Amino acid sequence: MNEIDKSFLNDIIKNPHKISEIEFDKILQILRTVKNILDEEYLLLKFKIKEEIEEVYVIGDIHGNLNSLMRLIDIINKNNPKLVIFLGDIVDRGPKQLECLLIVLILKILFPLKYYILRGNHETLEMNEYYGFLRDFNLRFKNINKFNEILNIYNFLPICSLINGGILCLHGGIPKDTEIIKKLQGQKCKNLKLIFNSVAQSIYQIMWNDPKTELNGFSDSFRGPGIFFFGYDVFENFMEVNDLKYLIRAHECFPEGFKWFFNKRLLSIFSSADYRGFYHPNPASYAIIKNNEVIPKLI
Ligand SMILES: [Mn+2]
Repeated sequence: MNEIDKSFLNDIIKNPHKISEIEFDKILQILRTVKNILDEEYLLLKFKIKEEIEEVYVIGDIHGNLNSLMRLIDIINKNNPKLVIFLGDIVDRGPKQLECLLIVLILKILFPLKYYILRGNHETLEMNEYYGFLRDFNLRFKNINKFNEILNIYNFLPICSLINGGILCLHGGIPKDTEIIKKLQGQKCKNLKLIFNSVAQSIYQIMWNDPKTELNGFSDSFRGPGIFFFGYDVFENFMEVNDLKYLIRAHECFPEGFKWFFNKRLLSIFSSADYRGFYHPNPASYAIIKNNEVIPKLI
């Protein structure tokens, strides 16, 4: 495949409404270029950033909210952090799902060492079937096989990211298996199938679990089988075993925009404003990592 035209990509970022007109061939070229980059990434991304100088921006669920995404990109362009990590759930529910997905993927192509995308529970066929992205996609492209190219991206996304050894970023929550970080360590995304049986349940829990105050241990979640709430005690244990200071996750929308749990060691962010509509407003939030501390922000 030919080298992708960067000026075309820059034009799309500046004019995301043009995505409604681009041909599938162009989309395919974007997807395959991203796939080549993801092939070399790790399921557990590890970064070292310089204290006091460099910042990481962590972005939560977008869910097709192009307005929120473009505002975040403005903030990122203005402040120029070293790294930007999306915690997944780019598609489903909102009005501009393909636009949001392609913009995030284009940023990955243009700045592959700055933008990273983790897998959320909506980066799956099952959720896209139920919550709208597959239907929207089929209405436009009229060929269900083309969706396999999207799934091919989901299946190669990293699962979690570790900053300076002490701040873990993921979509949902900690899994029951405290050894999962060690198991994912050094494993390339393209090799997930080789270790799949030993990590599948934990990866599922990382994408789906939720924290719950005043809970001990794990309890079954209303979200479905194999998904759990986790309490402070098991959270502390997971953090201690893995020598972690903070956990940043997304996956839940709060009216106040973000929420601290567990003595301010777990920050929950969500980056789609007014997610449940006009009558249940919420500001979009994101997190800044600087000096090995975590700072929540509203936009
Ligand atoms: Mn989610």
